[in-house]
Amino acid sequence: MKFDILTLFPKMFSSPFEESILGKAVVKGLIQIRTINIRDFALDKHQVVDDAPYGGGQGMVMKGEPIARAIEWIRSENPSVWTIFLTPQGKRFNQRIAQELAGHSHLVLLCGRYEGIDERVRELFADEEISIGDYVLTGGELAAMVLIDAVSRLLPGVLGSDRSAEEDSFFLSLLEYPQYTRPSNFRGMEVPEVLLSGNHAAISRWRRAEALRRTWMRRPDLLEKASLSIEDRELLEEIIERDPGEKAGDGI
Ligand code: 4HQ
Repeated sequence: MKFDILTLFPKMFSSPFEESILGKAVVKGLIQIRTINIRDFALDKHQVVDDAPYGGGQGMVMKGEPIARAIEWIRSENPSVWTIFLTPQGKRFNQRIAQELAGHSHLVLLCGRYEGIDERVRELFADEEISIGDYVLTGGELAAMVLIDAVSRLLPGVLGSDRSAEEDSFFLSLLEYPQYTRPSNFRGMEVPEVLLSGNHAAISRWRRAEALRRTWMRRPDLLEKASLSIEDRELLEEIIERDPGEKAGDGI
């Protein structure tokens, strides 16, 4: 899968895609990440990419022409790219959208700076607008990195073969059970006994119950969408009976 990133700050993207799992995915050729400096597509000799907003007001707005030329250059290589603008006004990014995007072979991610981008560029070139959450960043770069990370790990071969992305908590709509590693006593705190028992059926049951408990306590909204078995519902009823008042947001 190819990612083209349009940005005024291409250096921001070097280390995140050189380390760990994504670094290996790049080396293996599973993902290709190219940064394109919007400034290189400015026409004037000072390579101006921003200007004051029509109507007045704070700050600067990214000019349309350099961005348009950059996107047209990419589309002249590959007319079927999918172009995404990162903006707080877009649809909220989630695991479902990550899965949809993983079905594309070539994404273009436009990272805005300053007060935003000339509206006409959006109308002409955005296939989709995505927000990574309801908070304000200094630019779209970190949002693009979040999106690339979440999409890349869904691609075949990026995660180890023993670990499928489908097992992940948001795909299953449950939070994950707690994890423990050695030593068995850490600062006086023991690992739950069942995990040392070697009884795999009991371990699976305990983990499922803990996942349900956590989800009920911290993200009860997720349980509405989760597909729960009859055993899950029984476990959940026991959990709710035992600590009905400990749910996040209650008791305050
Ligand atoms: N920005 N999700 C403003 C974001 C953002 C977000 C990107 C800040 C665009 C102009 N992007 N610039 N939240 O806050 O994607």
